[in-house]
Amino acid sequence: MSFPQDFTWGVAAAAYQIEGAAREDGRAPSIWDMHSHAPGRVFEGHTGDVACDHYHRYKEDVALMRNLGTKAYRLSIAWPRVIPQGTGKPNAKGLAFYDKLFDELLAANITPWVTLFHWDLPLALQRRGGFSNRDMVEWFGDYAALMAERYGDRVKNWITFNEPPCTVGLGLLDGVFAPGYKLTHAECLLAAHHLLLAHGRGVQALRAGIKGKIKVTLAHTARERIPATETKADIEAARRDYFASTLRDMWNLSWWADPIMFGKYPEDGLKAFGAEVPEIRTGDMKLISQKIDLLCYNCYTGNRYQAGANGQPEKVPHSWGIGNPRGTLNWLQIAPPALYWAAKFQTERYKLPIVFSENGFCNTDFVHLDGKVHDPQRIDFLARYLGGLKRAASEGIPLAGYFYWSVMDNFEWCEGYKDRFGLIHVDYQTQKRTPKDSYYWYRDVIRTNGAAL
Ligand code: GBH
Repeated sequence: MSFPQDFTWGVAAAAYQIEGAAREDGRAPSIWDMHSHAPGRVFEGHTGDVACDHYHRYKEDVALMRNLGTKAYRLSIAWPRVIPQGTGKPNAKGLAFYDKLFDELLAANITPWVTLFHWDLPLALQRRGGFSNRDMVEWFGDYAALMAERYGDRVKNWITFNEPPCTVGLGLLDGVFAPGYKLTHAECLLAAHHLLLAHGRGVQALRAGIKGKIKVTLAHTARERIPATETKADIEAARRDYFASTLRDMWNLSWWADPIMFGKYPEDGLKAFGAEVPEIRTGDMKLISQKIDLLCYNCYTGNRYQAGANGQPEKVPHSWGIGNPRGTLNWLQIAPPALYWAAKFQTERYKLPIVFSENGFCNTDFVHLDGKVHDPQRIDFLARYLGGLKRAASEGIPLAGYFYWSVMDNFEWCEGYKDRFGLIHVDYQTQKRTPKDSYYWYRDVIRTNGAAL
């Protein structure tokens, strides 16, 4: 068995990382405009003001995607572009941009997958408390309803939120990401609850507003656990640790995914967090657990786990060996079986097909030669990771798709433009795009539905 016939090969990006045009056509600031302009928050003071200027160059970018042969493109809508204050009056020019983008994509035979929230919260809503305010549920619901009404004729694949642990853990607990707060763990659990409720309201709004069949999900992320060996004991140890929900840093996959899939928070976390767990009102878990259509996951790296005494999960020190290659971001250690184990563990627990909405590699040590950009490291990364995905396909694990992050180099949040994830190189001085070697390599994978792997 190989990849299913209707497997979606795609590429991904997000609004603030590529669009630029931050103050044009009525767009209002998001928390990331505030954050990136504050001193010391982002590498060398980089901001998303211009980014890849995709707002003006989207036609060229779609043409490059068409040439790649990608079946789908995962993008995000900038909430502060379409509803500048977060609630109230929509912005006609902002809405028109996405009309043009969707039309261009569909004309190129590329299916849009749309994320409603990829971290760029309208600053006006942060000033009203952001995710700490339960009104977020209705703010987000109204935004989702408008998007459904406006684009539902053309967009059938929707992701409500991207990576809640980043929004709540990195944004509100650690204060590394926007808005840069350091709230208590209890306050973060409350914000997380509001985010999950907003997701549920968003799902309802999308289904109510769009005729016909649509697919709705939320893009999770967590830290991958990979069994040290494929003995039953190590597999169960890795699985147990993967779904444990007692970490105090918001990176517990089950804390986010169980409420959606099972309508309840996991027992171990409830017990460990005790009185920090927010008030759960009647109807909350029902709203959160609206049916979704597939699992959706951003997967980059992982550590090995083994069974210790009594099967207790133990992290293997230096999982991949000292000196194992990494991306230029230190967290991105190369862990090729990550896609396989994420797919296996998640589909077994939650019993839905999975789409990988992100997976990718960053580097700076590519070579420009004869007008080409040579990035053998990215090809090596892809070959090894996709090998794991192919194994999952061959074992009949239900897979719906894979999106490479990212279609082009872009604003890598706190790392600014230093670390490059793209299949397409962007020269930020001239905005010239150059497909890298990996672009042509991935093109063959897409064209052959993975047979080239
Ligand atoms: C994704 O974020 C984003 O969706 C995307 O916008 C971004 O460009 C892309 O990946 C590449 O970074 O030390 O174990 O806490 C992932 C961002 C990566 C942030 C892992 C936290 C540290 C993991 N996250 N990182 S850990």
